[in-house]
Amino acid sequence: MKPGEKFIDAAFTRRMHRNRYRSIWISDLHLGTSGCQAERLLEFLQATESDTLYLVGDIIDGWQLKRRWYWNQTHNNVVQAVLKKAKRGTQVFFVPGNHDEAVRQYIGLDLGGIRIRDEMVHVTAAGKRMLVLHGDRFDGVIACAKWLAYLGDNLYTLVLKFNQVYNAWRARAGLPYWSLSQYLKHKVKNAVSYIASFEKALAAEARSQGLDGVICGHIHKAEIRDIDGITYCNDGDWVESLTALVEDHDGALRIVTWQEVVVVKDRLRAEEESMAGVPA
Ligand SMILES: [Mn+2]
Repeated sequence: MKPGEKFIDAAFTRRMHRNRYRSIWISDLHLGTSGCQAERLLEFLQATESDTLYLVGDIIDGWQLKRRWYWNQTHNNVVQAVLKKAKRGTQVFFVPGNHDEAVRQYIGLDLGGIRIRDEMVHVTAAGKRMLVLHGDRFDGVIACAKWLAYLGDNLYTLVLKFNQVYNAWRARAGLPYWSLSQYLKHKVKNAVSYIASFEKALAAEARSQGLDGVICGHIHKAEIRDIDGITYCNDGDWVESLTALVEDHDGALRIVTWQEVVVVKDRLRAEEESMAGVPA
């Protein structure tokens, strides 16, 4: 036995255990758009294992594909990676969202080992019953102002400047003062309250179905929190946040990021190699 071999095994075991889960939920991949971070998604899929994988809607972006075809080898590889998981024994469920609503006509079918289902109930290892759905059904008016929630301070300053110039022009034209910043602030407040009301609506739905919690996507905001005794979980997305929701073997739910799964794995591999005397 070479010196350090035991440690190599330890590191290997640690790595394998770190990324093995009972369940994984991902959504809002938006494959078929340039926004999809397919490389990172592929790395995540290859670095993780689970008994069950849920694809919680907006997997393939049919809306975008109708307008402009964006599909490359990495997008293919992502699809292949999911099919491979299904082939190797992972139960894969696909709960369609609004961007892939065309798939809703196939609900109930199993295609290539992928089970296409409507809203479903997942029971955790701890016995908690969770509603699994995309979440678009709870869209009220929304969306139009979502990007405004990301308005930063710098942009705000710019807006105030623009506001001054614009109102100077309005004054010369004999028009009344109109506050752009007030208008935008109002929109931002709406965006923030949209997220809050989305979360509340989903928690209320879980409660009305007599369940313990809800797992959804759609608003691209990863979150786990208690809402009046209901566990609200959102798995985020693979356009901006690069997150998944995972269930450990004891039933604990948490959000993991691409960084912690893939970057940690790469670091451990480098450790292994340096311990084995192989230049990293
Ligand atoms: Mn959606």
